[in-house]
Amino acid sequence: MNIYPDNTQTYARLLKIAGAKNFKKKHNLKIGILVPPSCFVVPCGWEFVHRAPFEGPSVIAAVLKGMGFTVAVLDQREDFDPGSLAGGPLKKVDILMVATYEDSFPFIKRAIQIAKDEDSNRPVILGGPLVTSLPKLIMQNTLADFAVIGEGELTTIELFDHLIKSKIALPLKNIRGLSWKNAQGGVMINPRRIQMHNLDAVPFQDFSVWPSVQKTGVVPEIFMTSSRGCPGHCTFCFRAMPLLRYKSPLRVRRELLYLKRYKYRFAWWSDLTFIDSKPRVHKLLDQAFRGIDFRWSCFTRVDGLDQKILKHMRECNCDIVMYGFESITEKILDYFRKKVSRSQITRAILLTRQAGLKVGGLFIIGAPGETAASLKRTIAFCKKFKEVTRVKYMSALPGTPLYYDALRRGVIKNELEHLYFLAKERSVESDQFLDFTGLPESVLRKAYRQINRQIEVRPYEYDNPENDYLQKPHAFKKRPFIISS
Ligand code: B12
Ligand code: SF4
Repeated sequence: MNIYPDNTQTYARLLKIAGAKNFKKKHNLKIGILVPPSCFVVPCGWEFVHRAPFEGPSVIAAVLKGMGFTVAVLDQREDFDPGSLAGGPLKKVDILMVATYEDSFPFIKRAIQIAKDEDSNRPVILGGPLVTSLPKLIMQNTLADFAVIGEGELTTIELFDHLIKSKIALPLKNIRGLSWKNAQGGVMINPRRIQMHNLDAVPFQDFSVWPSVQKTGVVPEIFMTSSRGCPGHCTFCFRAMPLLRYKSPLRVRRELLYLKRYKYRFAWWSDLTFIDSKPRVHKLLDQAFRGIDFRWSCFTRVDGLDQKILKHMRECNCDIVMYGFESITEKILDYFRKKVSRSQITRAILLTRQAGLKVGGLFIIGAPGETAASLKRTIAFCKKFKEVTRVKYMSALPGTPLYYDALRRGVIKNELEHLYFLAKERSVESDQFLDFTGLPESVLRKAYRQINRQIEVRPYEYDNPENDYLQKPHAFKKRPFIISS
C-alpha cells in the first residue's frame, strides 16, 4: 500500500540519485544555474554569507548531475550589473535556471531578458522562494518559460524529463509544483506538489559546480539544513516548504563527513527552527555531530528550550544561537502570531548565557502597533541585552499574511513596484521602509541606530587575527543596490 503520497517513480529516482557514488554523463545539454546578487548588508565577520555556496542551488545541481547533465553555477553574487552577462557566460548554457530570492526581481528580470535576446529558444526555468511566493506575478513579468514552485527536487526531475522528451515524461499540466507558459504565453500554475516525507532522499549538496570552489577547493563556512519547514504561522515569515520534516542524524553525519573534503570549519544551520524537538536535537548532536571538528550557529525560537539542550549544543561546538525575538511588545508579538512572550525571551537569554553560548537577537521595528513608547522599551532592552543584535524595519515578504494585510491597508500600493522596493532593502538604517505606524520617520531611524549599535563586530572567531574577513570589512558595508525601477 502506498502510504506516502510522494511515493512515486520520480521519488524512487531521486532516492537512487541520493544513494549513487558516481554520476555518469548521459546528456550533452549544459545547464547553468544563475545565482543573483543581493544588496543585503551583513555585519563584519559574516561576509561569508554572500560567498559560501547556497544550499538550494547546490542541491538542485546535484539532482541534475544525478540525471546525467553537465551543470555549472553562474555565480553573479559579486556582480550587480546583469548587463555583464551579455555575450559572456550565458553563451555556454543550453538551459538557464535562475534562483530567485526576495530581493532579486530587478536583476533576474534583466538577466532573463539578456538570455532571451541572445537565444529566444533557450528554456529559462525559475526556482526558489521568491517565485514560490508570487508565481503568477513573476512569470507574467519575466520572459521565463517555467517555474519550479516550492520544494524543487522532484519537480525538476519531471520538468527535465519533459525538456529532453524522455519516454516517461509527463505532460506539463500533470507536473505538480510547476508553473509554465502555454502556446499563447498564458501563465499556467499547476497544483502544488506535496512535500517529500523523507528528506534522506535529498542528494548531498554539490559544491563543485560553484566557480569559487573550483578555484580554491575550499569552503571555510557552509550552509546546511537538518530539517525543512516549521509548524509556526508567523504573519511576517515566508516558508517556501512549510511542512516540518527532518533528515535522519545518520544522513546528516554522512553529509558532514562528505563535505569535509572542502575543509569547512563552520556550519551555519539554516533550519527555520533548529530546536523544534529537544530529543531530536540531542540525537543529532550525539549521532551526527559527534567527533567531527567544526563550529556552528543556528536559528531557533525562544520557546521549547532548557539548560540541558543548550549545554549539549555548547559541548558540541555551537558558537552562537540566533533567536527571532522580533519584538518585546506583547501586542506586536500577538500581531505576528509568534506565540512567545517577553518573559520567554529573557529566559532564553539567561539560559543561553548560562550554557556559555553567545546569543544573537533579531528584532523588527515599525510593525503595526509600534509606538514611540514601545520603541523606547526595545532600545532600553537592547542596551541591557548587549549581545549580537540585528534589527530590520518591518518588511513585507511576498506571500505572507502581513504582505496581504499591507496590500489591503494600501501600505503596498503596487505589487510590482514593491518587488523593486524589496531589491533596495539592505538591512541598514538608511533603508526606505513601509509606513505601518504613522510615526515620524526620524523616530524609527533613531531607534534603528540605537538598537543596531549593539552589534558585536565578530560573531565567530572573534579573536583570530588570521580571519580573512578582518581584511575587508568595509567593502561589505557598501554593497550597492541592484538596479532601480
Ligand atoms: C540561509 C539563508 C540566507 C543566507 C543564504 C541565502 C540563500 N539564498 O540561500 C543569507 C544570509 C545570504 C540570506 C540572506 C537573505 N535572506 Co535568507 N534565508 C536563508 C534560509 C535560513 C535558508 C535557505 C536555505 O538554504 N534553505 C534550504 C534550501 C534547501 O531550501 P531553498 O533555498 O528554499 O531551496 C529549495 C527550493 O526553494 C528550490 N530552489 C531553490 N533555489 C532554486 C533554484 C532553482 C533554479 C530551482 C529550480 C529550484 C530552487 O529547491 C530547493 C530544494 O528543494 C531561508 C529560510 C529557510 N530555511 O529556507 C531564509 C530566506 C530564504 N531568506 C529570506 C530573506 C528575506 C533574506 C534576505 C532578504 C534578508 C533580509 N533582508 O531579511 C536576504 C537576501 C536574500 C538573498 N538574495 O539571498 C527569506 C526569503 C523570502 C523570499 N520570499 O524570498 C527566507 C525564506 C526566510 C524567511 N522565512 O523569511 N538568507
Ligand atoms: S518566524 Fe520562525 S517560528 Fe515563525 S513561522 Fe517563521 S520560522 Fe517558524
